[in-house]
Parts: sequence; C-alpha cells; structure tokens
Amino acid sequence: MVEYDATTALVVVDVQNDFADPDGSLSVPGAVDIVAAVNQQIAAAVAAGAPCVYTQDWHPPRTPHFAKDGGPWPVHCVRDTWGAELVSGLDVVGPVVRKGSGGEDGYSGFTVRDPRTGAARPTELEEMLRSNGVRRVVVVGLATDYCVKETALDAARLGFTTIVLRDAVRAVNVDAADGERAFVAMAEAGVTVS
Ligand code: VGL
Ligand code: ZN
Repeated sequence: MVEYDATTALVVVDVQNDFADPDGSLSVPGAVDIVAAVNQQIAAAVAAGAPCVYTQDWHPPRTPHFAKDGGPWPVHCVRDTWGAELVSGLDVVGPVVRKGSGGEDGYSGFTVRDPRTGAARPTELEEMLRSNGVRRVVVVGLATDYCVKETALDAARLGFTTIVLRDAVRAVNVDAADGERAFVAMAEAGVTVS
C-alpha cells in the first residue's frame, strides 16, 4: 500500500467510458476490474490530505489521432460524448485536466504533442501540482502502454518521485507484451512500478 501525504498527488489517468466500459470504442481488456482499486487509492489519498487529479482524453470529432483521419486509433473520447465521460462508478474528488482538445496527440497528462509537427506543449497539470507543493506522484488508470506510461515518464522527467500501481492500471496491448514492455520502460526511467 502506498503511503499518501499532502506532498503526494494521485493522478487518475483517463478512466473514461471508451476505455473502461466493455461497450467503449477502445475498450481496454480488464479495465472494469481496476475501478474498485482506483477508488481505494482515491479514498486513501483523500484520507491523507493528498490531492487527486484526473485526466480526460478529450478529442475533437476529427483529429489525425483517429484512423479515419490518418492516425492509429478508432474514434474515441470525442468531447461531450458518452465515451469521453469519466466512468460513473469513479469517485471524482478533484480537478480534471483535459488533453487533446486542440487535435493534439494527448498521451501524457503533462504535455500534448501536435501530431503533424511533433511540437510539445505543457498542459496545466505540472503547475497544478507544483502550486500545491506536490513532489511525489502516484499514477493509476488507463492505459498502461499509452497514457499511463507517458504520464509517468513525464512526471519522472519533471523531477517528481513517481510510482505506478500495477493493480490499478491496464494495457491496450495492441501487441500482447506492450503492457509489460511499458512497465520495463517506466522502471528504466526511474519510475517505481509496485
Ligand atoms: C489512450 C490511445 C489513444 C490512453 C488515449 O488513454 O492510453 N490510448 N488515446
Ligand atoms: Zn486518445
């Protein structure tokens, strides 16, 4: 069990219908099973006075992120649709950072990337954490091999002590080993995978 305190933030990544619901358009295998584990972490964080922040993939109807517009993914998490909503069973007790709303590839909660030029731009997440005195970040949610990985790598790069909880994340696994590879990549970058 992770110890939370006021300098630790829980970052809940993309626990949205399109990823977490079996009827979602980019349904992540086993994702429904993590909601209870994520809520447990939220309760522990709240009890210790640790801030909880949520990210939300928030795409326009057309973006080079989607296969129909030249990208890799089925249409998912289109802004203001059911698929983009955080799952109804998730305890939402803090601010939500939306990413990808300008058509960017929004994998990390900390930075979004223009899919054509590759140019990166920060979201409000880092400033939100720093202004609250956060030095340590616990990352949970979806998906291990994309947004969880990129968010954790960015957190470590930005100097936060970073922890990812295996029991509270799940992978898309386009290739069956992608989730495990993501854990290795995160660990190599100094993230504690526990
Ligand atoms: C994600 C693929 C495309 C994620 C977002 O939240 O991990 N994956 N967009
Ligand atoms: Zn997306």
